[in-house]
Amino acid sequence: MPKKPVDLLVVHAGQLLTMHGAVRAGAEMSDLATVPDGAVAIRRGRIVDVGTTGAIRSLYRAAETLNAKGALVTPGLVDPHTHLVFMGTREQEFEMRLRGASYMEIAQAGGGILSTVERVRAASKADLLREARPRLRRMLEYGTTTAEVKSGYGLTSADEVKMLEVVRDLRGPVDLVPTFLGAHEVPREYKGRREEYVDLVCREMIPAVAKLAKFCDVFCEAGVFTAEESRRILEAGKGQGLAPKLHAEEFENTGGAELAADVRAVSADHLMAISENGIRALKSSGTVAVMLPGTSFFLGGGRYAPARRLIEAGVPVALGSDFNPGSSMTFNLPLIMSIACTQMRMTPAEAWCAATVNAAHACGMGSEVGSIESGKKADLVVWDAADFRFVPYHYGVNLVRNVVKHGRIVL
Ligand code: IZC
Ligand code: ZN
Repeated sequence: MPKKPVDLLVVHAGQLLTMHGAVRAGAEMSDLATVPDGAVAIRRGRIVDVGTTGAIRSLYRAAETLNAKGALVTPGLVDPHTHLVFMGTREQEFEMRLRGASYMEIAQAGGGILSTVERVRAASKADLLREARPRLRRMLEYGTTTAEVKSGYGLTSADEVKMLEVVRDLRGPVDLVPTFLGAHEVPREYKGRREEYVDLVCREMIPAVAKLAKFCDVFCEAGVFTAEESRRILEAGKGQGLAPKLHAEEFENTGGAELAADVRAVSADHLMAISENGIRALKSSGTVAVMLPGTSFFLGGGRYAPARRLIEAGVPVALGSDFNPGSSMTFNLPLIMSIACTQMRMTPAEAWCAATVNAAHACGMGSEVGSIESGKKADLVVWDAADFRFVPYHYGVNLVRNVVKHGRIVL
């Protein structure tokens, strides 16, 4: 039989973690569906076949071949929670926090979310694009090929639209999934008029951004938005075709996990203060629990989400960076995997599942990316490692050797 032509063959992966496409919970999270001496055939940006190098070479001839020489090959990493678009940084706040300053003291000294809001409002789209573009390139260098990105530093209709247009126009080496987060904080001009701000989000902002976003998210937290306000906003979003996501139970338990389950949110994120009832609710709704342990690490204090409890209860767990200038100034997902292992006792296999296939499902991309399967986008990473455990083990060191994005070797 003549060999079929393809554009690219990736061959001799010592361990090829194919994962598999469905969202995973419990013991399934440890099944990496590894192929030894694996190979991937790629045509027009898509994966057409996966198998052993011998089998794939006998079926296909390629214009180009990438020899992994025995290295680990995985799906491109998916970051399901970032605030990638912002203006200015907050290292002064970082130092104040290390010296013991409280959230209120930081806000009064001109820090916090609202300080980034001021700078984003003053910025043009071109300014925001210029700041964000190099971050995308660096994310790719750390192995991330898809990322969710939230608005939420505009807090007026025009500025939220501006942020989401920036996400749309970034069109860089990383695929982006846009989320509207108009309810990230109550802006200064609405201080003491929270209900009016919630009205504005529901009646004006959501219709204005509906075509630019895939998800609607709310910072449901004590002192920010209540569960009832969050419900109103998420329902209004649903009415305009935006699927719900939620920042839930980060610092205090306010019933965010139960709300996320109730509105059938795609994901509930943070969950450091989740209750047993909240865990049961997420399990029954199939909502993905997105763990952001980099935030716990960076804020200090040693408080992490109960990842083991969630996994044992059968809730699908994903990992994200929460990249933002306040509480998590990194998009290094392999480092997040190390923190997940050492601080939350996730196993390396669970961490890989959480940062690939489950992360893809947490941002509505599960049918497109997150695993190495026929039909999916050809997004792959070749690592300077022979074993999947080596990546979270050799922590803080960038082991990415090559990145294949949409079938092209981009790194
Ligand atoms: O800019 O501080 N927690 N939102 C919720 C953030 C942190 C982002 C920020
Ligand atoms: Zn966040």
